[in-house]
Amino acid sequence: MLRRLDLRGQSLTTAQLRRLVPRAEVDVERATRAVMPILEDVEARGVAALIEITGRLDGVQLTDIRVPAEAMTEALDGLDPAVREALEESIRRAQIVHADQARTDVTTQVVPGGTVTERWIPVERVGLYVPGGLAVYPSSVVMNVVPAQVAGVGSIAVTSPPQPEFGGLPHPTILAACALLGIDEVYAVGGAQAIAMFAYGTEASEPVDVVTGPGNIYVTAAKRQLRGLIGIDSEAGPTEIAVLADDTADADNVAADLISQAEHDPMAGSVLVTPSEELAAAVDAALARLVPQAKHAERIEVALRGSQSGTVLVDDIEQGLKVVDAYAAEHLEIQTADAPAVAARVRNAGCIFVGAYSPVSLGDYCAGSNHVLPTGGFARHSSGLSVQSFLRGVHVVDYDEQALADTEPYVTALADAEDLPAHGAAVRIRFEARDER
Ligand code: HSO
Ligand code: ZN
Repeated sequence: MLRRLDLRGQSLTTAQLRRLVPRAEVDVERATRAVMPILEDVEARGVAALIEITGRLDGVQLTDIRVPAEAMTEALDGLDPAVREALEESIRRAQIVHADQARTDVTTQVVPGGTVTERWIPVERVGLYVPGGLAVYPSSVVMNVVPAQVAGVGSIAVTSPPQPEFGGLPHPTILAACALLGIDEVYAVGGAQAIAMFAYGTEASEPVDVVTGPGNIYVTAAKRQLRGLIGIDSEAGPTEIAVLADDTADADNVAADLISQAEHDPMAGSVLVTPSEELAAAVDAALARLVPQAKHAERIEVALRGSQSGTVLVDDIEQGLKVVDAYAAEHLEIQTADAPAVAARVRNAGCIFVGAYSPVSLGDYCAGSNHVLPTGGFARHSSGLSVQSFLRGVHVVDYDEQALADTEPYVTALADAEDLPAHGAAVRIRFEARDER
């Protein structure tokens, strides 16, 4: 089912490897052209535009963009107890992991009388996007809300596409997850229009400072377009899993994990990187057996057969590490002998899953790690969602008179070197006798 790419015996540059590894083609530029009129309309006409666009694109006639409080309570009351318990455990684990990311202000004594403090200040208001589409994602509510709350963000709004089968509200499990987390400001708006609502604000909703959360290509295009007006997390494309495995790996486990992420989206990428032809063949056989049994076999098969998926044969784990670094997967599993040591050598991945008992779907729901992660190779330069995503580090400079006097010659020398003498003068004026002025 997986196409093969045999890189054995080839010594390739990083640039060549990046071009060769399977990767989804996502044309955000084209989507940007499609979303521009939506963004402009929401900026100009606010709620009226949101209602009209939602009617056209989601087939839902909204009377109000905000989910009423009673619907939140009802959703929580109607939540399956097993799902409630699982969500609570997911929240608890995410909270303990993210609590350890909290930053404390650090003051550095630079010179006697001169300090620089790095102060961490949460952004004031955030908008969190929870996708609808082929699946419902209450787990993404947890992954977005928990780091924002731990960061100390004062005002948190959530939005998710309205579902015709739920009376035009977001899916009740999403509402229930919000309620469990104490979030009561929830909107029934999806797509690019939701990002515009957050960025510009409307007569019924204040603008936000940061928007996070994965969405479809239109959501991504809108976030890219509005970046600057708002801060965003890393752009999310179709989900990806790479598995670096040798012949110690269990082929059924590997196949099941490749299938698990392919289940999200026909565009999802599932990539096996292995030096073992035997494992590659066994994984193929396992896929042939397991895919037809899967509930979402159709889209799984499209994803696995797509050019964004495949098996990459490598000489050894050494070359395998080069391949996975070039791919920079959203999720990377290491299923090799001495997996922790191999995992420690990985440079580029959104999240690394070590050994046979740390599958990606554990991280999707309940490892405590965050599942909002960089895709499309963005893991080379970006991190997954974290407390840091909602904080700004601000330097606070505090020098006394003597410390500034001692520093004056350095400021003057550099100011003169840059031909900006007023910079030096601004320091010296403080030390000149008043009558010399
Ligand atoms: N694997 C997805 C997250 C998710 N999986 C949510 C299930 N629910 C992207 O990291
Ligand atoms: Zn998943």
